[in-house]
Parts: sequence; C-alpha cells; structure tokens
Amino acid sequence: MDVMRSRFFPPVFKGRLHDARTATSIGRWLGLAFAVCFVTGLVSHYTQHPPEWAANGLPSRPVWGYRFTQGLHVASGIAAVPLLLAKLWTVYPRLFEWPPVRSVLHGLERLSVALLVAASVFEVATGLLNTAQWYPWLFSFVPVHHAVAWLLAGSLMLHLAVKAPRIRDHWSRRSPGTLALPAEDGPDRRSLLTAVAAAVGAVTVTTVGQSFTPLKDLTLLAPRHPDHGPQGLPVNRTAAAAGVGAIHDGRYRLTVSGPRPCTLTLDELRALPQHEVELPIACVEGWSKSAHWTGVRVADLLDRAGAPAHARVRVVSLQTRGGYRVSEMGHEHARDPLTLLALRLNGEELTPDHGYPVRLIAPNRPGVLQTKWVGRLEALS
Ligand SMILES: Nc1nc2c(c(=O)[nH]1)N[C@H]1C(S)=C(S)[C@@H](COP(=O)(O)O)O[C@H]1N2
Ligand SMILES: [Mo]
Repeated sequence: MDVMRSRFFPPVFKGRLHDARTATSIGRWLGLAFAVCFVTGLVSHYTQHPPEWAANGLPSRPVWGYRFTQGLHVASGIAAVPLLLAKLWTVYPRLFEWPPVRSVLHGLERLSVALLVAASVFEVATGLLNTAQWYPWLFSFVPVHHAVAWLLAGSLMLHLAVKAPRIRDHWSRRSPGTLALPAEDGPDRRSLLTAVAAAVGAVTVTTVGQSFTPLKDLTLLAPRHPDHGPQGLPVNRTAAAAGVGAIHDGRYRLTVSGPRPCTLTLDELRALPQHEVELPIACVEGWSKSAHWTGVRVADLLDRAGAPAHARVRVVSLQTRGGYRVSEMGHEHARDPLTLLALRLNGEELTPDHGYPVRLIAPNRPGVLQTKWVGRLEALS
C-alpha cells in the first residue's frame, strides 16, 4: 500500500478545471441534452411500439411531429458527445481518489456513478453508430438502447440527488455567501466552457442539416445528405437489400381485406381518384426529407372493403423477410386524408428502391413504418 502511495500515486491534480464548479457548469448542459434525448427517445419508442391500449389512438397530426421529435433526439444525442467528453475529463481525477472506498454508502455512490458513466457512454455510442447504420454488436439495438436509457435516467436522478448540495453551491454565477464573482472563475474556466460550447455548435451545425434541410449543405459530419438518393430522396433499404425482386406491372395485385375484401390491379389503382400530398419521410436514424407524393387514399380503399371507421390497419409488404415488412396504424392515421398508398414521388412513378409499385406514406409517422412495396392492407377489427 505504501508503495502505491508513493510519489506517483495517487496523482495530484492542481488545476481548477477539475473542480465541482466546472463539473456543475458542464453537467447542467449535459443534463439538458440527456433530458431532451430521453423524452424524444420515449416518444419514438412508443410510436413504434405502442402499448395495446394506445395503439389505436396515436395522433396523425401535426404532420411534422415525428420529424421534429426525432430530429431533436439525434441532434441532442450528438450534442451530448462533446459535453460528455468534457464532463468525463473534468471529473476523471476522481478515479484516483484515495482511499477508493470510505464507507458502504460511499462505495454504493461510486458504483452508481460507474453505472451512470457506463450507461451514458453506451447510449451515446450506440446511438451515434445507429445513425451511421453500423451495427458492430450482436444484440438488437432498439430494446437494448431503450432499456439502458432507463438505467441512465435512474442513475442520473440518483447522482443529482447525491450532488444536490454541491450543485446548489455552484449553480449560480456567485459563490455561496458572497456577492462577488469567485476569484477562481478566471480565464481558464471560461476558455474551457467556450471551447465546449464551440464544439457543441460545430457538431450540431455540421449534422443537423440531415433533418433540418435549410442547413443541408453544411452536413459535413452527417452520414446522410437529404438530397442524395433516387428521385431526390435517400433510401434506407434498397429493393435488392430487402430481397424484393422485379415486380411486373401485369401481375401485381393489391389485396384489401375487410368485410368486403377486394383485389386491385395496378391499372385499377391508377384509375382511382389520385391525391397529392407533401409529407416527409423521417427516418429514426436521423435523416428526414419532405417530398411530393401522389396516390390513392387509404381511407378510400378501406371504404371499398367495408372496413369500420374505427378499425386499425395492418400494411403488409411484398418483401418476404426482414423486420420492416409489416406495419400497423390506428384509425387516426388510416382515416387521415393525407395517408396514401403512393404511386408517384416528386412527379415520377416510384423507383424500385422507393417501393414500386406502391408504398405507404402517412403524416406524423416514423420512416420505418412507411412500408414500401405494399401488397396487402388488412382492416383489423
Ligand atoms: N417493406 C419495407 N418498407 C420499408 C423499409 C423496409 O426495410 N422494408 N424501410 C423503412 C425505413 S427504415 C425508412 S426510413 C423508409 C425510407 O423510405 P425511402 O427509402 O423511400 O426513403 O422506408 C421504410 N419502409
Ligand atoms: Mo428508417
């Protein structure tokens, strides 16, 4: 032990940038980023996996709702990267605290911080890799990212409770009990905080254009550019990747099940009243783009099959395997006049990668549920 506590261990940190005041300053911004990320993440999770009682009640408006919340989710997650790195750098001298455990309570508190750090790094790293569509792990992303988010939220609450007195001391500009700015709040701390703010600004401005299209030409660090793809719209899974072969016009049939099931050919679909809508694809992976769609109202098809007004609808793709071949929607989406089985995109027939011959497009809905290559609509009672 004495050897350990020699000249080199534990190391001594003299700088003031590792103190509670800096930790609080960065921590509140990191906390804000995590709070926004958590809430928008829950919105995304429960629109994709609604509990049974809510599945038929999800709102189809505002049209841009999911685009907004998911854009914020990815932007706040990306902003958390420099904030988390700065926060960890500020507090890392605590790793060398001596003795490492002073009491049972202190040991438990340190364990909860270890959990908080592990969960934070895990969430930010897996989320970031997900936006790049790179899955270098064996687990399924969605349930694990969701479960660890709750671990993070719980350990963060505990951390805030334990640190409440110190946070209170350092939250405002003034030191406790004085009216003056603390003397140690000198240029070093200001420089560090300015650098962190600049880093957050830089990563935000160079990525947010993937969903906030006015900034699309600044997307230096974003994995997607909203204009890159056939018909001016990105593609997440191509027809080839989904295993959907060439679909022949003459042999295509759309089946609509319900009290009066019906089957339509592509020419019959083209002959039905066509409607035009402007709606975004908002991918959970962080890119989104508005487009001009033309097609048949899902509500018209449901009426034709005699589906009751309150029915939920299952949309089934011609794709034979893969997680996204089936999606469901509640009656608000199914009956929304903007919900179409689209035949055309930006003035042209859909290309195979965008779901030829027909794909679903509905307002306020995650991209992953905008089913492509639709072969069947099922009215569920
Ligand atoms: N059948 C089927 N539909 C699908 C998918 C899929 O893999 N299979 N991917 C979804 C995802 S994740 C998104 S973001 C959108 C993207 O649509 P786009 O490729 O036309 O832009 O399609 C959705 N529809
Ligand atoms: Mo997606």
